[in-house]
Amino acid sequence: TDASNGETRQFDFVVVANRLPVDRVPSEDGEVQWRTSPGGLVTALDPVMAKANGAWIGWAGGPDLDIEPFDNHGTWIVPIPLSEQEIEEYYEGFSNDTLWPLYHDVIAPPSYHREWWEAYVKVNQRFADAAARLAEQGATVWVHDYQLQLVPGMLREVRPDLVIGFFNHIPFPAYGLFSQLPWRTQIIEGLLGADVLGFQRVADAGNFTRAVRRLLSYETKGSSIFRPLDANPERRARSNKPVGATRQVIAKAYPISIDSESYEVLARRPDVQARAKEIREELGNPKTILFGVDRLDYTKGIMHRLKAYGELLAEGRLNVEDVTLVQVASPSRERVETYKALRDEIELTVGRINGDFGSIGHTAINYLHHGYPREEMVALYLAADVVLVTALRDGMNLVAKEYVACRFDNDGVLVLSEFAGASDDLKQALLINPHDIEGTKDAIMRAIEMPKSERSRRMRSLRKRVLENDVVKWSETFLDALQKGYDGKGRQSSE
Ligand code: GDG
Repeated sequence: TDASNGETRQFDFVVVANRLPVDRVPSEDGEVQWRTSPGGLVTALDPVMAKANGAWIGWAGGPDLDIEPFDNHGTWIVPIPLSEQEIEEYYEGFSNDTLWPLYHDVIAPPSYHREWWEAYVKVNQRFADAAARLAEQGATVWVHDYQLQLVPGMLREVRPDLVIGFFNHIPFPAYGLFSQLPWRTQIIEGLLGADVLGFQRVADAGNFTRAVRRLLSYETKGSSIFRPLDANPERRARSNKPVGATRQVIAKAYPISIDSESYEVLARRPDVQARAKEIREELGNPKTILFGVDRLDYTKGIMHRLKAYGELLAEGRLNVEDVTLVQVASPSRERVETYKALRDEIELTVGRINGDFGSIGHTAINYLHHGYPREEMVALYLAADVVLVTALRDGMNLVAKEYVACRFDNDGVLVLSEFAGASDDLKQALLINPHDIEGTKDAIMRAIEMPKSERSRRMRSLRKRVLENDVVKWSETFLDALQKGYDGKGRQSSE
């Protein structure tokens, strides 16, 4: 066997995600280095990967990259190539311009194109083939997110021996919206290839289960779905499986979290605290710093936030002498038309608010369209008196949890949209409906004026939630559920 080129290597734990856990950094001399990506998923799976004989299948992030698998600190990295056209149709198209808006309550109109769907099927098959090749007998495969919803079904088809988990990082929409999708049945069938389907919220799991009942009439009970062992009626007739035999699929909420401790550790570092002070000074030591940080995405409700803030300034309830808003909008999906339009709209609005209400030395909004290192983000969290999370729809929203994890001083106020999954757990935040501009304005004022004792009481309680339920616990809980009730041939079947 030749292990060096990876042809024959097999693994007992395989992660399948759109992106790899490492980023490609080409240096000047043409050498390519790989750097661990800072994302939450990587941290979450780090302990699992360290213990397991694990592989990670994903895209390296550029067009036509044909890269041999390689070892990265004990994880076998398997890059999946995508052509320029596949990036356009599978990734920017079907994933980010069909599924993303549809799954976020059609805040932006989803586009339905048959070529995009075909590319989605083809690329999902490529990921599934790689997983089928890499997984050893009885291995556990964990598939992630909306870009790869067909992989569980494709994998189950050729490898019924595998334990297959799927986690959806974004919401799962109500049936009234989901039913728009021309390929709704294929998506549901694809997902049902898994043994356990994880969602962010109880409501998401419920929406999925209802879609199964409506589209396929499979029996469901609580979080269990009973899928016929062979859903293909012709093949079922030919097989020797008992009539009516089913495989049990669990669809349940497993709310994701962050590596809470690592945020607190950063926040306690003297250089990060010094930087937080410096940020406040550079902003002119205002009484109140409001802070928002999001990928520049229409789901995050940045326009609603700006509207509320702008009105507070216009009405004189806030004054630029006392308050400033720092808004980091990190660049995202910049080739998708809706994102370009949103950026223009946001930047026009920021310009207007600054022009109308700013004065020399006092800027209403410090708008930053860049990504920042983690240390700088934590310093900003420490400098912020109020963090504004105004998402119109968000699977979880990790920013809310990161802010709380950083505030070991038990200070600061979180204003949190009830449309973010995080609001299920973070009840001591000031919960808002971001569509209700007056309500949002009142919540911002209440946050700014909140007495220290109340701030501290709320933050303590929030911190307890975030520190107890961290991302390692999340992955352990999901993987435990995946192993439980598994009899080696599949989940317990019923008659
Ligand atoms: C999806 C779901 C779900 C942002 N700008 C910078 C930066 N960030 C970091 C934040 C946070 C992450 O990016 C964003 O996570 P969110 O959860 O807020 O949102 P999505 O990117 O939409 O994530 C979401 C998540 O998946 C996990 O399941 O919670 O609902 O939509 O960690 O801090 N980080 C740095 N510089 C930046 O400029 N370093």
